[in-house]
Parts: sequence; C-alpha cells; structure tokens
Amino acid sequence: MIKLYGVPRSRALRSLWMLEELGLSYENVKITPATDTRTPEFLRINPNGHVPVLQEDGLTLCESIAINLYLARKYDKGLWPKTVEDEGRVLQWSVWAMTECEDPIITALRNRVGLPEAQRDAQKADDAAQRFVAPLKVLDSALANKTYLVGDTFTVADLNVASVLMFAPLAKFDLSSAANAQAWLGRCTSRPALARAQQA
Ligand SMILES: N[C@@H](CCC(=O)N[C@@H](CS)C(=O)NCC(=O)O)C(=O)O
Repeated sequence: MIKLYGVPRSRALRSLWMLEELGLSYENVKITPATDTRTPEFLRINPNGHVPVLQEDGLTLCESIAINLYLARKYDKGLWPKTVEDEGRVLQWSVWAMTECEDPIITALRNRVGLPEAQRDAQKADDAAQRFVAPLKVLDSALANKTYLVGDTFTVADLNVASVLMFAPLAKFDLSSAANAQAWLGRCTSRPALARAQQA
C-alpha cells in the first residue's frame, strides 16, 4: 500500500492530486507542516523535515515534483509522455516550475495572505510579483494555440506546473495579461482528481 505523508493544505496536495489522477489506492498520513515535521520519528522518514513523502515497497521518496514524475512513469495512465523528447520537455517544465515560479508565488502568498498581518512585508510581495512577470510571459507564449504543455493531452508536466501556479491567483498575481496561461490553468484546476485530493 502506498503511503503519502502530508495534509492536503501543504505541498503534499501536488502528490495527492497525482495519486487521484492515477486512481491508486493509498493511505494519506496526516502530517501537518511545522507541528509534525520536526519530530524525531518524522525526521527519520525525511531528514529534510518536509512533506510530502511517499513510501512504497521499501522506497522512500521526498520532493513533490519528483514523487509525481515517479508515479506518472510507474503507473502510466497517459500522464507520462510517449517519446524521449517529450520526456525531456516534461522534465524541463517540471524543473522550470520549481526554479522560476515557486519562490515568487510562495513569497507573495506568505506576505499577502499566509503570515500574521504584523509579519507581512508588502515590498517583498511586490518584488515577488515583479519576478513572476517574465515566467508568466514564457508560459503564456508556450501555450499559444496549445491546450496542454507537452503533446495534445494532459500530462505530468501540466500537473506539476499547475500545482505550483494554482496559488498565483491566491497570491493576488494579476494573470489578465496571460489569457492562454489563465485558460490552461482553469483547465488543469477544474479536474475532478484535484477536488478529490483537496478533500483527502
Ligand atoms: N521542495 C519540497 C518542499 C517541501 C516543503 O517545504 N514542505 C513544507 C510544507 S508545504 C513543509 O513540510 N514544511 C514543514 C517544515 O519545514 O517543517 C517539495 O516540493 O516537496
């Protein structure tokens, strides 16, 4: 039985979404960030002290995006690409989401919504929004006349990128200049598997 550590209100949502897309049966171990992630027991599972963690048949994996790539490839239900070139594209977009987009989105989210008001730094949030302008343009151009990022169907590339980008509206980022990206994000986030993951 697959075990996925991490409550849905954390980056574990990304991997819960993948598990739901694949229709796998799994146990969601309700580890809450900060309160449960620094105990000696949990640090033995992931010395980084972060969720998500996946355990399956003696394998322990951390890093949400890596977990999703592993699952999509192992339980191929059309979410893993068919050619090596498209695998390259899937990896490119997955790494891109983490290196170009995640920090600006999380920084703005924390400083506009997540942190107690007294600890929020409006300047940090505005700088983060500014840093997101260029990657948003890149995504929007890549999606011109395209429904999904790689090939014609929804793949792990879309899931990985959308699972990072879905917090951009909550971080009060203005996506109105990026109609392709906005429409694509709507297509990805309206998938029933995401709704099920949010209720896991
Ligand atoms: N790069 C990691 C980041 C994981 C991460 O930072 N998770 C947060 C929750 S969203 C966490 O577990 N924080 C608790 C802690 O650091 O103690 C991933 O994508 O899996």
